[in-house]
This record gives sequence, C-alpha cells and structure tokens, in this order.
Amino acid sequence: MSLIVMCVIAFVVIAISKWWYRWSNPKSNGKDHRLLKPHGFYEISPFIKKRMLRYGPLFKTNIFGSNTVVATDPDVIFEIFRQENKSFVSSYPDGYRKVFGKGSLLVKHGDLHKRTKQITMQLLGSEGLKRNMIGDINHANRELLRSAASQGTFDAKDTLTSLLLGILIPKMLSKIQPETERNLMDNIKGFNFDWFRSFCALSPWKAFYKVIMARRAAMQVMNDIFSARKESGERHGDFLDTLLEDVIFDENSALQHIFTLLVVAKDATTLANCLIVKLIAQNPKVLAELKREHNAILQNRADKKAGVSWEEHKHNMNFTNMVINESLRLMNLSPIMFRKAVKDVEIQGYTIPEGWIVAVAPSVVHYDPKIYENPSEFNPWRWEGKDLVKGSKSFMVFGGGLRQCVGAEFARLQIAIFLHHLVTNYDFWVAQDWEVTRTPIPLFPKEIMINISQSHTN
Ligand code: HEM
Ligand SMILES: *[C@@H]1O[C@H](CO)[C@@H](O)[C@H](O)[C@H]1NC(C)=O
Ligand SMILES: *[C@@H]1O[C@H](CO)[C@@H](O)[C@H](O)[C@H]1NC(C)=O
Ligand SMILES: CC(=O)N[C@H]1CO[C@H](CO)[C@@H](O)[C@@H]1O
Repeated sequence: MSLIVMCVIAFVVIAISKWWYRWSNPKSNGKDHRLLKPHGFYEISPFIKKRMLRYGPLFKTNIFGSNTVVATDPDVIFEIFRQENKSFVSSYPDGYRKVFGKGSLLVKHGDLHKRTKQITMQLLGSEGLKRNMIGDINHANRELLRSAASQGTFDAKDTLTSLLLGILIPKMLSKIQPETERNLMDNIKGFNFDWFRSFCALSPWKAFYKVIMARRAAMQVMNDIFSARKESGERHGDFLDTLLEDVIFDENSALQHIFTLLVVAKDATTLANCLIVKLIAQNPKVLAELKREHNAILQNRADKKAGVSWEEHKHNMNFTNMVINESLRLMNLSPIMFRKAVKDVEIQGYTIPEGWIVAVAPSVVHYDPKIYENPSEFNPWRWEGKDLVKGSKSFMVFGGGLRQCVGAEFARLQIAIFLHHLVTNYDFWVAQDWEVTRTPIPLFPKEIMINISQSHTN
C-alpha cells in the first residue's frame, strides 16, 4: 500500500521534470516513461510483461533512473520478503522521509521497526480489534448505510473515507472536540493524490503543494491536541498514550506514526471496499451466495440487534473471505514494491549486486494463468478449500515477511462488516459504471456513486 504514495511521489518528480522539459523545449513532446504508461485494470504492466517474455522471470532494467532487478517469480519474491533486514531492506526515495517523518513505520528499519510494529499490533491485531474495535465498526457501518439509504444515493469513496477516519481517530487520539476531529479529518482527506489520475496534471507542483500543506495542517492539529493533553496532565489510555509510554517514541515521532497509519489506512481500505461493492453488484450469482451466507448468520444470532460478532467473523464467513481475497487479487493495490540489496545476493543462480534496487511484482503472480485459471475473471469459488486469511507464495496482496501490512486484519474486518450490513438490509446498484486504469497503480474515479434502498426481499 505504501507503494501508492511512494509511486505517486516518484510520479510527481517525473511529471514535474516532464513539465519542465516540455516548457523549456516546446517543440519536443518529452520522453514517455514506459513503466508509468496507463494500461487496463485486469492486466499486468505491459512494461514488465514484455521484458518477462524476453528475459525470463528475473531481469535487469532501469526504473526511475536506478539500476533495478525486477522479480516476478513467486519463490524469489517470497524469499526477498523473507530476507528483509538481512540481504534486503525496503527502500523508498529520500523525499519519503521528509513527507512522513522519521517516526513513520514506513521509513524505520531493524529493531526500531520491529518494536513499532509490535506496539501497533496491540491496536490493529486480532486482540485489539476484538476488544476495542468491532463494536465501533459495526455501529459506524450501520449508520453510514442507514443514512445513505435515506438519501437514495451516496458517494462510497468519500463516505467510507470519513467512516474509517471516524473509527480510527478516536482510538488513536481520544476525547478530542468534534470540531477538532472534523478539522483533522479534512486535512487527512486532503493528503491524497487523486488529482494525479490524469497522469500529467496541468501544474503538478501546485497540486503537490496542496497535499503537502494538508499534511502540515494535519500535523499542526495533532500538535495542538498533544499540547492540550500535556497541559491537562490527563492520561487517556489511547494509542498516543501507548506510543508515548515507549522510550522509542517522542512527541513528534509518535504523531508522525499516527499520521502515516491514518493516511495509509483510509486509501487502501476505502478503495478495496468500493471495488468489492462494484464487483458484487455486477455479479448476481456472487451476490446471491453472499446474501445466503449473511442471512444465515443473522438467523443464528440470538440478539438480532447486535452487530457482527468476532466469532461470526472468524467462523461463518468463508464465502465472504473468498470474495475479499478474489477482489484483492484482481485489484493489486500494491502491484510493485521496492527493496534494496544490502550485499551481493545470489538467488536462483542470479547475482543481485549490492546497492541495486529490486522491484518485486506480486501482481504478476496474482495474474499467472498457471496459478489462477482465467486470471482476469472474478471468480470467488476458485478459493474453495484454500486457506483464506493467511498470505502464501501465490497470494501476497498484503506483502510478506517483516514488512507485511499491519492493517490487513483491520481492513478485512471492516470490509466484512460493511458487506454484512449491506447485503442483509439493502438493495444497491452502481449508479454510474466506472473503470479503473493502472499506471501501474490503480487509479480510481473521483467519486463512486452507489444507489441504495431498503430491501424488502431479505
Ligand atoms: C485492503 C487494504 C490494504 C492493502 C491491500 C494493503 C497492502 C499493503 C502492502 C502490500 C504492504 C507491504 C508494502 C511493502 O512491503 O513495501 C502494506 C504495508 C503497510 N500497510 Fe497496508 N494495506 C491495506 C490496508 C492497510 C491499513 C488499513 C493500514 C493501517 C491501519 C495499513 C498500514 C500499512 C503500513 C503501516 C504498512 C507498512 C508496514 C511496514 O513497513 O512494516 N494498511 N500494506
Ligand atoms: C470454512 O473453511 C474452512 C477451511 O477451508 C473449513 O474447514 C470449514 O469447514 C468451512 N466452514 C464452512 C461453514 O463451510
Ligand atoms: C441513482 O440515484 C440518483 C439520485 O437519486 C438518480 O438521479 C439516478 O438516476 C440513479 N441512478 C440509477 C442508475 O438508478
Ligand atoms: C541489513 C540490515 O539492515 N541489518 C539491520 C537489521 O537490524 C539490526 C538491528 O536494528 C541492525 O543493526 C542491522 O543493521
């Protein structure tokens, strides 16, 4: 997921230099950057595909001006993930550290990274979700859908982003004024690169500047929250307090970490959620099976007013998990991730030289017809009998190894609960069909309108 932001920052740099180049050489039309050329949603990057066919699953190329090895083989990718902090480290451009700050999980390594992840899992791991989140997730999704149905139509992208931030912010920074929360939410929403969909925005720096200012404003709001808390001397027992109890965090790094989590969480989860709604709305067979599963859950529930319980989520949602996996496979939110070799590494008879960038592309694995028959088809049943919640060599939508996504369980829970309330209570359809292109990260439309009404048939 972090790749989305990372690529976008790289894009911005390229776009700005392209713009500059064009501006200073009005007769030329610049040089196309081949990896970033838009392509269809249900295919892998033609740039990678072409070279793979010519050179095999592991090949050298040049990406963003760096010597890069591209890895597309499942065993090699799995091994690279496993070697994090040994032969490879995750690698982001310098601009990254400036944008997110040193406290962000994304730029930490070694012990500091490990410790930060452990603390974060107290909030986002199974225990935390079960104890502290599932009730709020139920409540928020129910309210969202109720309000949407009373309007008849809603922008799923915007309302789901608000919903996620409305769930996460109070867990991280509790007891803040509604007005402060709204302000923080707006600024975190402003930290988004949507404008970049039309690969060359007219004036990329202006838009980029706006994003950076939104980040600055969000950090300011959080600093004010922190100052107020310090003054009162009160303990809140929220995620900020948990972070500050650990010696590895100070005020700044704790807030930077929280900021990173919020921006990564809202984009990834919202887009996944939206795409799933579209896929099930357009596949009546899948929708019927989902309804069957969720109505059965509802029927077996003693207290009909209660939301989804942890046990129901763990044990009675096989088909839901099949739908989620299949959607995430097709979606490839993080089609490529970047690592750097910290020493010469021998893999499958091939030496990756020290200092080289390695682009791992699980998206190629997810669209490999030898692993997934008719890979571009949406077919949840292909997951029947497979392990549904653990990643594997053939399913790496949440990455792998030490860098595996911290929000995977949270995202799955949110999507499952949204689907539960949606299919058991409402009829819905996509108000206007939309397409997603890739460059190679998926670029979603600005608004995703869904029409919805109370169901009379369930
Ligand atoms: C469907 C939703 C999501 C998808 C597909 C997704 C995907 C990913 C992937 C592929 C990685 C690995 C990146 C790499 O190895 O370079 C990752 C890392 C990460 N994700 Fe997610 N993610 C999702 C939701 C979330 C949520 C909800 C959160 C936060 C609450 C989150 C926070 C993070 C963080 C902080 C990392 C960096 C982990 C590290 O560097 O150790 N993600 N995600
Ligand atoms: C759900 O899937 C698991 C693992 O594949 C299987 O053991 C279990 O029986 C399934 N449950 C139902 C209700 O189908
Ligand atoms: C969706 O709802 C809007 C507003 O109620 C309406 O104008 C539009 O025609 C609806 N679209 C479809 C496809 O039903
Ligand atoms: C290759 C590499 O980055 N190794 C690091 C792994 O983590 C330890 C502990 O933080 C560091 O000391 C190593 O440099």
